[in-house]
Amino acid sequence: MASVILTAMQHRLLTGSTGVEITDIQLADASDNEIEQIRQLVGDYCVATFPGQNLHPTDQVAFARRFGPLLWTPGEEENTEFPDILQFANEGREAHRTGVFHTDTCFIAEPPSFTMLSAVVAPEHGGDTLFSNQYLAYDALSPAWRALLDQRRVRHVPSGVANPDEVPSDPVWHPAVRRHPVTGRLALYTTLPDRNVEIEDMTDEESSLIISFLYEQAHAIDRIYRHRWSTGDLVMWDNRCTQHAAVHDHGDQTRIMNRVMVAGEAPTRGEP
Ligand SMILES: O=C(O)CCC(=O)C(=O)O
Repeated sequence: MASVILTAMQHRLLTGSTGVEITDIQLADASDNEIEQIRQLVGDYCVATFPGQNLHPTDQVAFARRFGPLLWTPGEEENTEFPDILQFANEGREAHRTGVFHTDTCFIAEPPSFTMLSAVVAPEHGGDTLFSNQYLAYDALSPAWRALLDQRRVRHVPSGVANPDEVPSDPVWHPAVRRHPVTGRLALYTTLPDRNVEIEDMTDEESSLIISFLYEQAHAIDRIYRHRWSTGDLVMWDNRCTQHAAVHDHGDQTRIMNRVMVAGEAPTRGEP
């Protein structure tokens, strides 16, 4: 794991492997050095939390742009006055499309690197988000499973987007295992069975069994960080090594999250 040189910014690990809390920084005024430290820390620990930021939407967008061009999920409707922000606002009584583990917008050729959620209104209790470390999901596989997956690709399709007709229809295949461009580590790059529909060179039955097995494997309890939200939190995760799911159990309470995504690269299994 690469080391980082810290300035005033502080960090502490949130579990044995996954999640880091970063404090003593104002994200709206972060230095270039701090941005690079954050990029490394999120790559190492999959998700970073920044309590008490209360970022205005324009500051959230400006912070996200420090990591690269922004990405909009094809087929999503703009629903705020800020065109780069997708707002999730819901009560927690009904099933919601973010309520299952997934990696964001994997059904395009160059899926997002980072996603950032700003808690505009957090519930008093409930409405947590779970993050699952996909380096560990890969590391836990036996050499035989790794050999099976290492050179294979998985076909990704959209599900749960507002306007599926707006998603490009070209088939999208990504390696089942991808190398993280910052950390050089290998991570499992699969998602929910609705979006992973085929494994290269395998029958439908074989693909379905393996995809289900990998989905279970991806969320063992030793690789999870569970974030309990406070209003004003900014949480940033790296989709190249993480899956996440929201727990919509907050009943009648309001929960409003502003989301911004940063463009990523085509996943590869390349050498470090
Ligand atoms: O609302 C949340 O906690 C998670 C949102 C989510 O799943 C997403 O942005 O893809």
